[in-house]
Amino acid sequence: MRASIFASVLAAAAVCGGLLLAVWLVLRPAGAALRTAEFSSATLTPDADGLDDVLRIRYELARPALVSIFLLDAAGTRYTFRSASQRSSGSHAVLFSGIVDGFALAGETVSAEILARVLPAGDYTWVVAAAAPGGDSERRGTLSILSQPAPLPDVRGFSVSPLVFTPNRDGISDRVWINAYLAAPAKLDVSLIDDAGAARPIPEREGTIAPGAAGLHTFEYEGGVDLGVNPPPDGTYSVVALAQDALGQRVRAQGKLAIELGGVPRAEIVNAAVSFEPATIVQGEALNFSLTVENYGTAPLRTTGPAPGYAYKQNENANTLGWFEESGAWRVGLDCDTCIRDYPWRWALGTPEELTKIGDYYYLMPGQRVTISSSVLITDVPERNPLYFWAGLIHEDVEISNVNNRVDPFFVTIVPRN
Ligand SMILES: [Ca+2]
Ligand SMILES: [Ca+2]
Repeated sequence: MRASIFASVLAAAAVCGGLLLAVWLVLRPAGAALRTAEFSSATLTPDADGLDDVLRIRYELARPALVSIFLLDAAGTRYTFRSASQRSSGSHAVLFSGIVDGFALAGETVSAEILARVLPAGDYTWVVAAAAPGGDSERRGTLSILSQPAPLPDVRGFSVSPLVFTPNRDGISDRVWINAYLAAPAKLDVSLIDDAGAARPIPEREGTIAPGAAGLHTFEYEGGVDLGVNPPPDGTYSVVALAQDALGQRVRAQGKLAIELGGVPRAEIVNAAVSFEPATIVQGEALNFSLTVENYGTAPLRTTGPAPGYAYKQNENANTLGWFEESGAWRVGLDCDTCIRDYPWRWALGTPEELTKIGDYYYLMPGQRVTISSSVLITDVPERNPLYFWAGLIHEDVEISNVNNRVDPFFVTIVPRN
């Protein structure tokens, strides 16, 4: 009886021991995660001369770990190359060209955010550290940087103007200029970045300075509207300048830009139809017309006077009334065979009551239709008689598209008054 209890205890102990052994085999501490680490050179001259510019870091992990690679200067300041990056077990190699995460030097003024920078000359301790369950481990060595650091391609005086941009070809705030002063030669890219992080590159204005040279660079953006492409949706965007030099030093400057009332302007004389009357005009009477304009685009159309209903005299034109051509404004005009200038008689796309005032200007809004009726008093009998009159829809200083030019010509006979 006693012997059998003893045997049972012995058996239980054996089973427990076996389980413990199995657990230990599975969970045993595996030793340091970082087996080896080395830098292929103890010196580096990161000056892009092709000599001793790059070294190779090799390390081996016994199991997956978070790997950090950094350098410590004599004062203990830490310069980060890799920060807690997840790496699998096995051998790893990475090139190092002296570029570490951005840092500022004591007493230095830098306008832009420094993203990456070359280590200054000096003696450093390199550290490769692996953090893994069961214990952290690291290896150390020395590295001397023997070249003087290249100047940072700082971006100074970064500006976005205007801050509110209306890419709709109305002649008001249709372009944005971005200025950036590059302190040292570098590749300079400027982009518009939306909330989702999608970037649209903004081209550099040509001809002022060689791309990448130190000095003032200007970028110009019209939202694509000039090419008939819809601009980015209305909203607030970041404008980001990134400069990167030959060594890989990188800086970033940032501003904001609001896009409002954006869109490609599109309008037409509805059905390309104009009702003119009468076909025979006695000198001293008026030629009357009526037509309908529709804004079928997504941008509001800016317009300027005089308002429809203003009765021109034949020898008047919009300029003599003081309504000069305005770049980007839309107007309806009448023209004739003997007219000396294009569309001398011009009217706004609606009355102030029909239009929408935005800022100091009046607009025909997307989807809106307006009927314009007015007249020209015929005071002279032209040399060419009878003659054609026609209408047009003019986007001043931009274009009269073919569908909106010479619309519905009407043959008129002018009878002299005795
Ligand atoms: Ca070198
Ligand atoms: Ca505009």
